[in-house]
Amino acid sequence: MQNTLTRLNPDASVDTVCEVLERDGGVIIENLVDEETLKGLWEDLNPALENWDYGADDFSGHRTKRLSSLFARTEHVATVALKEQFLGAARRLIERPVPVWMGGRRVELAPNVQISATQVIQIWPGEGAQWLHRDDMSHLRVYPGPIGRVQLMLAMSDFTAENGGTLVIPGSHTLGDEEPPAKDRAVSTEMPAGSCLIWLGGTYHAGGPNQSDAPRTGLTISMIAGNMRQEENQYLAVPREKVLAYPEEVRRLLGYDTCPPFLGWYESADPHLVLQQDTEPAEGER
Ligand SMILES: O=C(O)CCC(=O)C(=O)O
Ligand SMILES: [Fe+2]
Repeated sequence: MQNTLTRLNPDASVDTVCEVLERDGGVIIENLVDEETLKGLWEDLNPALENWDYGADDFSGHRTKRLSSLFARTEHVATVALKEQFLGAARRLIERPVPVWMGGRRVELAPNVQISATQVIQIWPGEGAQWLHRDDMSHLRVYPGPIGRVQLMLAMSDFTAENGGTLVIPGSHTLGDEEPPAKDRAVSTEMPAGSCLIWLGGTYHAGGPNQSDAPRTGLTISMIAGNMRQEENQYLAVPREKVLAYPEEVRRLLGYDTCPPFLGWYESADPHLVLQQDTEPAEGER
């Protein structure tokens, strides 16, 4: 089994990203996000982060701050979410057709992709290691199984082994459910600010322990299949006027979309079209 994380350049193709993800379950893309976006993220998010409380349980981290609703707080998060190496890879790996019978016809249906959760995770000095987990546990996925989630962690500050760079077990996305994650196989994600870790929902990972004297700040966005429930309630997290300020692709990713064949409609219509209407239709109008 692979015991390091492969590092790619920011111009890596979606093919290459997918190839590495399918093999290792995780990949680092160096300098994927430009300085202007990074600066914008800090400007928009840091004031709230400074006044934020630490987590209240072991998983969230008693010395870790978690700030969510990122699409309401900063438009720069969309720049990160739309990175081809992330969104393109998520689409390629998740939107895989599943055969079903429609009467006597054998039809292939593929889910679309949507945003699940957004969060800044700031690990402060003295925080211990989180327990190794699959983020897919939220959806009670069983392993081995198909890919339903692709996630990104942007280093907003440098990630090192000392300051809590995400621990990842390369290759662990293929482990069966009977096998526990082995701590001694976990490697630290070390990458400069602006770089990203991309990993699969089935890959065992954890926030690392911060033994340095400064906080480690990461921004995570998860993409899941459209037939799974979004972890973060985006309909409440992002006010309608903010949703409308984003391009159609982002609105649909936030959940104003349907997933084939019959998920997410509103009054039998595409929710994205309804979102654009000024008023709600009156009873019996449509
Ligand atoms: O902060 C990190 O590096 C990872 C945290 C994580 O995996 C989680 O909270 O689910
Ligand atoms: Fe996680």
